[in-house]
Amino acid sequence: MKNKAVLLAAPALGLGLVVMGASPAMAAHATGTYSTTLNEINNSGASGEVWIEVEGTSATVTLNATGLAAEFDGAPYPHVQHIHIGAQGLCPSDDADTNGDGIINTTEGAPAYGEIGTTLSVGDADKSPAGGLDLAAAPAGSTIDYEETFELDQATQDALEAGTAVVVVHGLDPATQPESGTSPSDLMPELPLAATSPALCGALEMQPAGWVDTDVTTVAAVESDTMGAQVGFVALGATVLTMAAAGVYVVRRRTALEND
Ligand SMILES: [Cu+2]
Repeated sequence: MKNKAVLLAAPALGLGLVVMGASPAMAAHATGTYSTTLNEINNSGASGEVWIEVEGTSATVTLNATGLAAEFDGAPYPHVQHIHIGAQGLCPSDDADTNGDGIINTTEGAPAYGEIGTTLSVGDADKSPAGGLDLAAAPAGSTIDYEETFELDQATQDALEAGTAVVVVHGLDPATQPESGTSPSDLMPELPLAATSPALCGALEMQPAGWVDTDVTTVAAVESDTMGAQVGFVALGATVLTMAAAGVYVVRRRTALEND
């Protein structure tokens, strides 16, 4: 297995050097790809992942999630979602429930993930913090399949670069929550607490710029099984595409066959 890892890494190493050599070093500082797995908070039962491709001041955000609360008052359940910034760049632990009501509300999570930097609203709706609670501009229903391209403000760019940007998707089904879920929300008292509290959270991390590191990640993910299978598949897909483009995939296959 060790030999295969070397075979995988070796052709990509040369390619990575070529790619890096061809890239101008003057790109905007936040430029790159950021991603994270979204993990459940408050036993939401949901899961998901996010990719953010930043080029200059433009960002393309892809967010996929499943298992979220489906309906609210007989309509598709709105899930406001944001990039939070300006704190530790972490998702809150269970200790964050400082008032002990059994729910980590949005305010209690703030010491970990900070305030809203960017609102991941749909279409042309306000992407600033001011648009953060616009339920009409939020994705709705149990599954989110979100992709938008928009201008990213400086504060969010800075947070991405500093590693302190965290994606939070809000909105819990009160029926799945403790009694406190029906008490007034800390953000919008006219709504129940569960409606605005976090359901998913993930701290964004920049992905390696060169294919060299992507390849190392692939081998590690496939061999260790300690990372999510999906992460491994995504990285593997990127690797195969890159290697095929360079014509090295065929070479590797032939080498592997000869070794078998
Ligand atoms: Cu938020």
